[in-house]
Amino acid sequence: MEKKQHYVFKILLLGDGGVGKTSLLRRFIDNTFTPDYKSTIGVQFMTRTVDLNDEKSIKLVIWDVAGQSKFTSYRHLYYKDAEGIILVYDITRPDSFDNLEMWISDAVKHTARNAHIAILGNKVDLEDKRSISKSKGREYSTEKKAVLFSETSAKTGFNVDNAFLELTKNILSRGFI
Ligand code: G3D
Ligand code: MG
Repeated sequence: MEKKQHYVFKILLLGDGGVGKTSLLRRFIDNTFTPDYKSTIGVQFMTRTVDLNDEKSIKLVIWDVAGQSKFTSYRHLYYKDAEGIILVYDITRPDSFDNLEMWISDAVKHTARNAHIAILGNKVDLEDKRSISKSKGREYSTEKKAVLFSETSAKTGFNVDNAFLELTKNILSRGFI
C-alpha cells in the first residue's frame, strides 16, 4: 500500500538585485554556480522534490521574482499563496540589509499571515568584505520572528541545502492553514 504523503509548498525568494537569489536557487536545484548564466535564465520558478523521510515527499516550487522591479505592484501577483518567504541580503552590502525592512513589510502585506519567513545573509565566502555581522543578522531575524536565520554562500554551496530544507521542515511541522 502506498502510504506516502505528497505536499507542494510555494516559496518566494525576495531581496535586492544582486544579493544572489538566482544563484542560491540554482545551487539548491542543480548544485551549480555559474557566474555568467544571466542571459540563459528564462524561467520564473524552479522546482525540487525532497523526500524528508519514507512517508513525506515535498515538492518545492520556488519563485525567483527576477526582473520584477520593486516598484511595480505586478510582482504581488506572485506573492499570493506562498507558504515560505526567503529574504536574502548580501553580507558585504549594508543597503541590501537595510532594505530587508521594505521586503518584509511588502511580503507580509501580500501573503497569507502565517507564511514562514527565513532570512539569509549570502556571500559568506567574501568574509574579508563583510559589513554586516552575523549577530546583527541574527538579532534582526529574531525581531522579525523569522523561523530561520542562516549565512550562506551560493558560490561554495555553504548552508544552501540546509537553509531550504530547514525552512521546509518548519513549514511542515508548524502546519499551514
Ligand atoms: P540576484 O538574483 O539576487 O539578482 P544573482 O543575484 O544570483 O544574479 O547574483 C548576483 C551576483 O552575485 C553574481 O555575480 C553572482 O555570481 C554573485 N554571487 C551570488 N551569490 C554569491 C556568493 O555566495 N558569493 C559570491 N562571491 N558571489 C555570489 P556577477 O558578477 O555575475 O554580477
Ligand atoms: Mg536574479
